[in-house]
Amino acid sequence: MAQFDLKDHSHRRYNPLTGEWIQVSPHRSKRPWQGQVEKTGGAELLAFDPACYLCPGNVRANGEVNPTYTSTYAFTNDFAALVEDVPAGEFRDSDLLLAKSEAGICRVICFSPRHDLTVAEMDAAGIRSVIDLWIEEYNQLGKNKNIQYIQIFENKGAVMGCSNPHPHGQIWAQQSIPAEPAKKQQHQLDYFKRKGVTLLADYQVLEQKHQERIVFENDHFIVVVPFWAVWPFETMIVPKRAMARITEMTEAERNAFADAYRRMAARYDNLFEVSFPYSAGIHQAPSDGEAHAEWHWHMVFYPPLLRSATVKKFMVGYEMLANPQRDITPEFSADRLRSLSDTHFKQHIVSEIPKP
Ligand code: H2U
Repeated sequence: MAQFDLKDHSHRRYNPLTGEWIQVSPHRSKRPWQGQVEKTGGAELLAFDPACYLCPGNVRANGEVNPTYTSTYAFTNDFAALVEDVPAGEFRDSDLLLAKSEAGICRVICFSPRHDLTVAEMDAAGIRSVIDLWIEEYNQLGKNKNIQYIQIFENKGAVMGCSNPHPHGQIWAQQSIPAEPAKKQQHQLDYFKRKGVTLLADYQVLEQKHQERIVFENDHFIVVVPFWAVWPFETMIVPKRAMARITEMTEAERNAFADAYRRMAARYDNLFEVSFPYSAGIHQAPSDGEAHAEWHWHMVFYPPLLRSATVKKFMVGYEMLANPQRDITPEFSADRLRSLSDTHFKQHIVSEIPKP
């Protein structure tokens, strides 16, 4: 029998951040690009849309008027999933029926006054403003004694259930630590206690040694398709320096983070030459007043597309019932993403149009 090879043979990979396993079946995808590769143009968007509830100066669903903002803008979600004034309480019947009240605050973050841009097409200065606003919001929300965890995220594209193409993200801040960060907290803490160094500091050393999953890096960040990636083109932006929270970044690190975010978003759009859908977000230490030396914050991107602008990966069947599974290997995906330009494809198209 042939020797076990990650490139060819069915195997399970371990996610040390969550403790979960993923099934990898590379033998099923010897020719992963034989399917459709069509582009879908997508509707041309206006720079300002009078019907958009996120554009400057427009009226939102609750009748409030957005200011005529020129950079970023944050407001409390008019249809918030978590609200502050929840009566504290608990429902319990034996050990089996258990519920607890949960208070929180949901914020909507407009990334730009321009309706027609996404992070992939914004400039680094514009993205830097988004990062500064995230930090400001984290600091503000974190002061609230009732807030233990602050989830910053961006949900992009109709296929992800995003209701509006205007570039925006959300922040949900709440009393409890939700499931994903809680798993990551436990595993990072266990690792830190054993090794005295953060899990992602050691992980980076391995990725630098192997190189094959690194998409790109800059002075302060490394961008990888994680060894344990679930989504076909999942990536993770990891600060080279161990930091528990985004608030700890220096000026240079904030700029480098903006650079990494822009370049990754542009590569994603370039992959199938469409506005690439994803859910992305930052996992960081809870805002509970503790230092959390075990935490190494990072940003994850979970994009659903698999083979083309329309063929996406379904998390169904085995994945709902057993555990996630992928065919193309993370190394293959990293290779594809690495081969792409950091310059957005629309800029290439513009520069190719001959001048009259
Ligand atoms: P999504 O596109 O990811 O759904 O986020 C947009 C959010 O904006 C959504 O959570 C909120 C919705 O509740 N919203 C307002 O707060 N005010 C509005 O006028 C419309 C939408």
